[in-house]
Amino acid sequence: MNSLLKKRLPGILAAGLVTLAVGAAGVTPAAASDASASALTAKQKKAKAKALKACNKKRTAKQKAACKKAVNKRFAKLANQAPKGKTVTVNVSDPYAYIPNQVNLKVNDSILWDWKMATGREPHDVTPVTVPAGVNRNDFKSSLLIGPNATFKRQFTKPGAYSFVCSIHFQMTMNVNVSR
Ligand SMILES: [Cu+2]
Repeated sequence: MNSLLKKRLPGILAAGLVTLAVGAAGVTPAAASDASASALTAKQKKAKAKALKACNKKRTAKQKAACKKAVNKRFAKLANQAPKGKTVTVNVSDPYAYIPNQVNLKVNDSILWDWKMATGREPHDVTPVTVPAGVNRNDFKSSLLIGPNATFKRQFTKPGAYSFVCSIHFQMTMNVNVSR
């Protein structure tokens, strides 16, 4: 191998990989360079594998190929939407507190409200008091749940200030700040 090629090889390889990645995902280079662009979740990967396997039941090779193409397209679309952030656990606790009661998130992070620290004597819920403009309040409302084996999880896709209260214990309040 000549020394010039050796020197350039890593760059050539990297460029090739980028091209491959962009081609496979079917997205624009701008989206591909976005580190937050997501891949499929484990569950989605499993569903994709199952769907591809089901394509083998088609009769003709042409039907099989069309089926696989449709599946790949469907899951490529899924991979490009709603990237997952981190999940913060908030304990819904007795006596009467959300712990922690101040949570700072990035867009697409989630909160998992967990009733494991609740005694089970009284129910609690998650009721939104303030949400940013354009957010549907009902999307963040849980029912009254009795601990300790209850959870409620929501993803925050819109930035802004959110506040929550337990509808039957007004001292149970919490704030969530979602930034870009
Ligand atoms: Cu409560």
